[in-house]
Amino acid sequence: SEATPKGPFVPTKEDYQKVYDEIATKLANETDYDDGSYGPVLVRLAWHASGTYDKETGTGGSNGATMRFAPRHARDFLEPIKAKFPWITYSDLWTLAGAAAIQELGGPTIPWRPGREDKDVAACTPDGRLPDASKDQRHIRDVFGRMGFDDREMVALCGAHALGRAHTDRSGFEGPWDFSPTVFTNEFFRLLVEEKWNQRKWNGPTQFTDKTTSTLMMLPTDIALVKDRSFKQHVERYAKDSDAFFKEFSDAFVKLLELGVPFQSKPEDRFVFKTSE
Ligand code: CCH
Repeated sequence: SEATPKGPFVPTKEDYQKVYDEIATKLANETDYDDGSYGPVLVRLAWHASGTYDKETGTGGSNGATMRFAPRHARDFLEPIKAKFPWITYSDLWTLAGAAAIQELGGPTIPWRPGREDKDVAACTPDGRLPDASKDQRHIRDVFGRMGFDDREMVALCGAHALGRAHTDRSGFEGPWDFSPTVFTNEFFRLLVEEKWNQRKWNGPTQFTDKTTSTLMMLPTDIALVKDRSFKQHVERYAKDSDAFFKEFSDAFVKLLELGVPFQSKPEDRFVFKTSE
């Protein structure tokens, strides 16, 4: 008998949930990295892939995976997942991994939808579109304003620094922002408001350290969030109100991951993935 002709494979929400589950399992199993989780580095990958967007020219953003060379740690982590689900584009995988990491590290749900294509290297944006940590509030407003974010969204997004740490061999900076760098919390904001931050005395680039333990750090751009009056209002609000931070971070992160992506689907078609037990 005639074989039924097969159309191209069209993945469903369940297929993407399988990718999510694979990422979640791998995050739970591979704890021999940094503070015990690859989650923070996946969040940073999703942010860097998306944060090149320019609203004036519509260039940059996660569509295209033009940040062709993902940082090695994130790439090594995700390559086996790409091999197991070859139908997913890198740009969808990188953003989905960021959403999964936020959820798995105890953060808010990050509704997500597919639709990004991988493009040729020729579509790469020029370097220098991501923020420079040695700068101040004007720079933060320039860079995130170019992506189309307002003050409130900029502050919410920077709260991701509750996760992970800086590495001297990557950025020159060193240390974690709080005591639980593998759990998504509003601690970044609480510490920013409640601790006294002194300039660290060392040979590296200017960064700040907490008076109480001298083990934590803030970047100059983090400190700028409490130097600027408009930014500081939101820092203080998030320091007190974790629910508000979770909600507003989720909205801003969803927006970040979708910048410049020509979706066929509608916002209401976003998937809400089940977090692992
Ligand atoms: Fe960030 N970030 N980030 N960041 N970032 C660094 C690490 C992380 C800036 C600079 C740095 C966001 C905004 C900013 C993460 C998520 C986000 C590091 C250390 C620098 C420097 C890198 C290293 O040495 O490994 C600056 C400047 C800004 C804005 O002005 C936003 C927005 C997000 C996500 C929503 C995460 C997560 C990390 C930790 C990575 C890790 O390896 O642990």
